[in-house]
Order: sequence, then C-alpha cells, then structure tokens
Amino acid sequence: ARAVHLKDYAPYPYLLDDVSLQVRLDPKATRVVSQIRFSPNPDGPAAGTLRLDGEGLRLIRATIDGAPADVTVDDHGLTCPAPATAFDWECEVEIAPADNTALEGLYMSNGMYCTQCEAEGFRKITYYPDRPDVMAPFSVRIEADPATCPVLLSNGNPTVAGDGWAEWQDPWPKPAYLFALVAGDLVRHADSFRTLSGREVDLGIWVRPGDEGKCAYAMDALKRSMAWDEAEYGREYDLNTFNIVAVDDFNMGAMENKGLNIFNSKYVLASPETATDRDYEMIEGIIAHEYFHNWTGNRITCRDWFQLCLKEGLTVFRDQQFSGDQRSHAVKRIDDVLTLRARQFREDNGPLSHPVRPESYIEINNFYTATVYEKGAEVIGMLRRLVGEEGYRAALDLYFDRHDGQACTIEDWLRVFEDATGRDLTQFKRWYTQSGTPRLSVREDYTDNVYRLHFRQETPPTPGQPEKGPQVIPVALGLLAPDGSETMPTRVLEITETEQSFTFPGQETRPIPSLLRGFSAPVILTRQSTAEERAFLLAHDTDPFNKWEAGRTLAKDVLSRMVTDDAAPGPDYLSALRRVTQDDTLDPAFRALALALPSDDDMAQTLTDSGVTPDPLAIWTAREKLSLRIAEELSAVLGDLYDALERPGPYSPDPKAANARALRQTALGLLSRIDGGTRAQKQFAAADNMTDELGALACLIRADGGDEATATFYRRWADDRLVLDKWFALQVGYAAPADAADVAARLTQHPAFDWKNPNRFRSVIGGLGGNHAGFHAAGGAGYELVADWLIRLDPVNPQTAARMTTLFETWHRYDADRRDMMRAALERIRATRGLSRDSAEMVGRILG
Ligand code: B3K
Ligand code: ZN
Repeated sequence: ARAVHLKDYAPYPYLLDDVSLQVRLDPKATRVVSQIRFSPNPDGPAAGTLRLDGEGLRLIRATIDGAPADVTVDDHGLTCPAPATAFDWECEVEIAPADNTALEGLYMSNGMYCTQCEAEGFRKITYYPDRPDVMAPFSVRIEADPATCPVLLSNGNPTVAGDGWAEWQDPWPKPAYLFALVAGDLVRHADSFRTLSGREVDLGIWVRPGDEGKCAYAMDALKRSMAWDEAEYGREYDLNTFNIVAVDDFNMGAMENKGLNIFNSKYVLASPETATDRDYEMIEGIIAHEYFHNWTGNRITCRDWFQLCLKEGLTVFRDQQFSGDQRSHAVKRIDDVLTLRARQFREDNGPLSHPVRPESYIEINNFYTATVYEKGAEVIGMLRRLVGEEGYRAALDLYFDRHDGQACTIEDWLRVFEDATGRDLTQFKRWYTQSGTPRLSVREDYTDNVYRLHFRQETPPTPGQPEKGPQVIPVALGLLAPDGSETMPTRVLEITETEQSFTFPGQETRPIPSLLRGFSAPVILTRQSTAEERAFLLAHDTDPFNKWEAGRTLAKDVLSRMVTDDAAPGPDYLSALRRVTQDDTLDPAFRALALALPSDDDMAQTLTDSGVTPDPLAIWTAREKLSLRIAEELSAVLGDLYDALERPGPYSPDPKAANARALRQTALGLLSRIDGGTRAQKQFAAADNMTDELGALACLIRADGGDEATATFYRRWADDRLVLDKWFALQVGYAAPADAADVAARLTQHPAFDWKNPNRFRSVIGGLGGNHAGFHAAGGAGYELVADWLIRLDPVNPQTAARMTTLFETWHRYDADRRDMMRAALERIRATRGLSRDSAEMVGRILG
C-alpha cells in the first residue's frame, strides 16, 4: 500500500454544486443512484478527467449529461473523460450492507441500517470524490420496506415522506464524510430547544424499542451542550432538526454527521440500574463533543486528513471546557491529564510517535490517535494560556467569521490567532510538526533574597525525527512560603530557548515553587525534590492540580523504591495521605483521586524513564502491598468515610452525588483488603444502582475471583448487552496476573462472547491488554491470545483490529524475553495472508 503525503496536496479539479442521492435499501442488494452537478474548479488543476473514489461497488450504469460515460474501473474507484465545463453525472451502484462486517460505509446492526463514513467510508456507498475539501449540499431520498424500517433518517431537515420512503435536505455544504443514513424500527425520545435567536429545534434520540427509558440523560446533556456553545462561543444550531441514533455495533464512540449524530449505544443509553457514574460522565462529554463538532468540524472542516487535529483537538478542548464547567474543573483537569499520560505519553514514547499534524499515512483511520485528539487539545490549551482568555475569544470569533463554510488547515488556524492578537506563532507551530514529549528539567538557587529557576528542555528522537528545535513551553508558576502561604500567585513563564533562567528578587525566605500549575504544558517535568517538600505541596498548594500531582509523585517514588529496593513506604507519604483523606474541605472526588495509586502501566513507563527495566509482576506486587499498607494505616478513617458517605434516597447521577460515591468506592476498594469482603458482599446484595453494584463486584473478584457474585450478576443482566460488556471486562481486568490469560480465553468460549461486536471484543481482548501484569505474565500466554484474536478479527473488522495492535506498542520497554515474545506475536500478525492495510501499517510501525 502506498503512503499519502501532506506535501502532495492538490485541490480537486471540479466543484460540486449539488448532490442528490436515492437509496433503495435491501440487505443484500441496496441500489444507490447519485446525481451530481460538477463544474470546473477555478482554483484547481485543469478539468477534463473525472476521478471518483469507490470501493466494493457493483457499477450498474454511469452517464454524463445523459450519455453513457466511458469509465475505467479499478480497485479504488473509476476514471473517465469528462467535459472541462459544467456537466451532470448520474450513476447507479449496488451494495450489500448485510455483508459489511467492517462497520464502515452502509452496514447493518440488529436489523437496522446505518452508516459510518469518516474518514473514507462514503466511497463504499457510491462513486464520489471522497475527500473533505469537496463540499456540497445534499438531498437524499430513502426507500425501504416499511414493515422492517418504519423510520428513515438522513442529514439536514426532513422535507416530504410517505409509506416506505422519506426525503431529507441538507442546505449546508458538507464533505461526504459527514453523510449519514439510518433506517430501522426505532423509537424516538423527543424534546425541543429554543436557540439564542428564538428558533425552535426538534430534538430526537432514536433507539431500539425497549431502550426508550434510557435516553433522558443524553437528551439533558444535549440541551446543556447547545446552551453552552451559545453562551461560551456564540455558536447557534443551524437546522430545524437534530437527531441522535444509538447503534450497538460501532467501531468507535460516536460520529458527528451533520444533523444526524450516530452513537455507540454505550454512550447514549443510561439508567441508574444499568449505567455507572463514569458512564454518565462519558455520555455527557461525548454528546457535547459530537454536538460541538457542528461548528468545529462541520461548518468549518478540514482541507485534508492531515489537518484532522484542526477539528478534533479543538473539539476535545471544547468538550473538556464544557465538562469542567458542568462538574469540577480541578477534578476534570486531573482526569484529563491521567488520560493524556496513559494514552498519549505512552504513544509518544514508543514506535507510534507522530506529530499532532502527521505528514504521511497509509491508512488514515490509524491516525485517530491520542496525539491528534488529546495532545491536539493540550496545544490549544497552551495557546489560550499564552494569548489570554480575551485573545482566545477574539481569535475564535475571527476563525468562525473568516472560515465559515471552508475546509481549512492548521496554518489558517494559527493565522487567526496571529491576526487577532498580534503574536508571532512561528515557533509555537512546532507543537504541530514535532513529535515526542518534551523533557523539561529545572534547577534552582537562592542567594541574597533572589530566587532563580534554570530550565532546560529537550525532546528525544522519535521515528523520522532525529533532531528537534526548542518549543514554546508555558510554565504556570506560583511560589509558596514555608508557612504554606502563597508569596507569588500564578504567573506564566514562557520558555522558548533550550536553556533559560528566570529571576525572582525580593524573596525573604527560600520559596517552594509550584511548577507547571494546572499542567500548563504536555511535558515531562523533572526536578530534584524531597519527600518532605512533596508532602508540603500536597498539604498546602493552592493549585488543585499540583496538590494532586505532589501526591502522585510521592506515590510513584514510594512504589519505585518498593520495586527496586523492596523498601517500605515511608511515613511522609502515609501521613500526608491521611491528612488529605480526612480533609472535609476537599471535594470527595479529589480525595478519591489522591488516594488512587498510579496504574501499573504508568509505573512501567516511569521505571523505564529512570533507566529500570520494568518487571510487571514486581510492579503489581508492590502496588498490592502498598494498597494493603494504606488500608491498614487508614482503616479507621476509611471505615468512617465509607459509612458517612452513604446517601439515603434514590440514585441521582448529579456530580455531587457521584463525587461522594467515587470516594466511597475508593474507600471500599481499600477496606475490602482487610475486612474479609464483608462490606463488598453487603453492598453487592443491597445495591440499587450499577455504580455500587459494579464497584462491589470488582472488590469481590479481586479478593478471590468472586465466583458466586459473578454468577449472580450474570443471571441478573444476561439480557442487557451493555451491562454484560462490563461483566466480561471486569473479570479479565481484575484477574490475578497468573490467571488473566486463562480467564480471557475461557470468556472467549462463553456463548455471549459475540466477538464481531466491537464493544464485546474490546471488553475481553482489550480488557486483557489493560491488565498489565496479566497481559505481560511470564510465558507469553497473554501475547499469544491477543495475537490469535487480532488475526481472527482483522479480515472481519480491520479498523478495530488495527487499533488494538497498540496493546503491543510498548514492547521495547521490557526485558529480552518479553521483547522477543511480543515481537514474535507481532511478526505472526504481520505474516498473516491477506492482512488488512490497516493492521499491516500498524504492525509495521510498531516493529519499526
Ligand atoms: N470524528 C469521529 C471519529 C471518526 C473515526 C473514523 N475512524 C468521532 C469524533 O471524534 O467525534
Ligand atoms: Zn471528534
């Protein structure tokens, strides 16, 4: 397969004035007729040849201005001579949605038709210039058997409909990747929203019959998102209708098709009995994310797929802002940084490291990564910090003003910031073009009341980028006095050089620095510091992120020394933890985060960074030991908290109640290590909501496998697909290291293991990959099992298989035995006959 390069971009030779589709649905023989008005693109290369993308289509006929077109069809599309003036193209193709297991293009899920076109799925529906810079208004006519498909949906506004057919019109020019079509037996949870300028919008969440009682929270989140985008960004919704459809078989979280968002049902359906607090939070965030794309992605889209971060980084940033506003900024920031480190730092420190704006790809679906999304959002957070809140708002206003209706680039994006604020962003742009996580180290000195900080930055080599230039790093800094008071409130230092120093005169005592407040840049900061000082910051820092970070660093030091020297946890850490746990002025969710230990994967990377080869079992053992030690040390405090945090009355997903449950569950997790499981048993039996039920089950599985509770849970929830996913995932995720691969293998034999469903596949195979010590258990059974299943999934669903090859992306960290076994598993995948382009690219890059 050939690579596509950013530098080769050229505009399309034609403009599309109008697109009209007619889709006659049939599981095995759907007919799609497309009528397109083409005219020469004055800003494009010479017209005269028509090139359209198309894959797996049976061409029935094609005409230009009514006469048969002289088409040459190949594996990727068709070519034909065409006028250099405006003309009408018409073509008919046949496709078989029932045979589409890849879940890209038009496919079927539980008897329902649905689509997924981003990035390049539209070419599996009809011949078309399937690229984001080709935008056109669409009208769509759908025809289907009214007995099985009474509901027919597409983008835009509904126009006319009858028995077995419906027509939709989308006035906003859009690229094909935002096309959507849904048909099936669906019920609608209806509501409405009045926009800023007083327009009424019909809102609908469409689900399978039986699920209509689980839509209220998603609808509420949608309305809050719509109001928030008006208030914070001045962005109003632009159609009469906004629909969301929940689908069980879906490769990712959700998709922002214009006016017709399609969601993995996991991120729509919620009831207290079946969804956890975490599920509610994810639903809120993803509903918001997809809705926000209406402006950042749809009205202003990407010129080409290299610019993916233009819409994704910005939209993630916006959904993070929204969730922070709805809940707690401090807790949200800590959560986001945890995700960033777990996924993006992991990616950036391995063979898959790539810039936020990549320069080449073989399969674009492989670039919907943590780097494009999460680091993409961090880059915008830094921009906002550098230009200030007002500068940011001015730049965004200019962006919407100048680029509405266009397909843009990162250069366009940076230009609006330069024009709105007068700032030169030439160096800043390196955040988009250089890969790798910058290392920032800091030394300090203090003489004659003058305090100095000396920074040094360095970004290690990454694939294809041996050398890097210094980046602009905003470091938010505060200074504290030894009595805990703040002597200098937060200010932002701008580091632009490889080495740079800052001076703070007039310091009567040696200050204690609180560096990189709010995690103001996605870098790895190193600084020599003592356990006492970290405990001091954990107790006194006024910046909540750094307060948490101090505890996290302490925990990492303790765990590292337990792994390398078998050292016992020191008293500084335990007493600091006790103080935080007892401090009722702190948000319970913050306290839960402070009590949580770093993940095994995080510790493996931390040890690697300090030159130690990680031993997965030793890490797991140390973490178990430390958890037990914390439980023993804090047993009384935790027992009191567990009792005090019990809230009478019915479950409510509101943040306050959820935060209390988060701390209560953390307490339970620790207490169940020393109470023989009595609390967990009781909570499991009494639970009236999934958060409590699943939390208790996790403790019971970890303690002794939890066979009885596991069986009870299965009997209770055997008919609920989403709850069953949790049941599968929990057993694999909490299995002891030596058993995990066996547990996973046994579960793949379970009659409910429907491996073609991506959620189910991820819950078991992804669950094993997420059990660090289990996946990496000596002998390599985990590697073997994952490789077997990826080989099996690849021909059925290449996108999901390829994504999960990232379970192996850290192979270089480990000892020679494990490295050899992981490499062998990857080689075995690579050698598979007919391996997809998706997986071939991933495995090739991981092996290096
Ligand atoms: N834009 C989609 C992701 C599409 C992934 C294609 N493989 C969801 C989102 O980011 O909102
Ligand atoms: Zn997105």
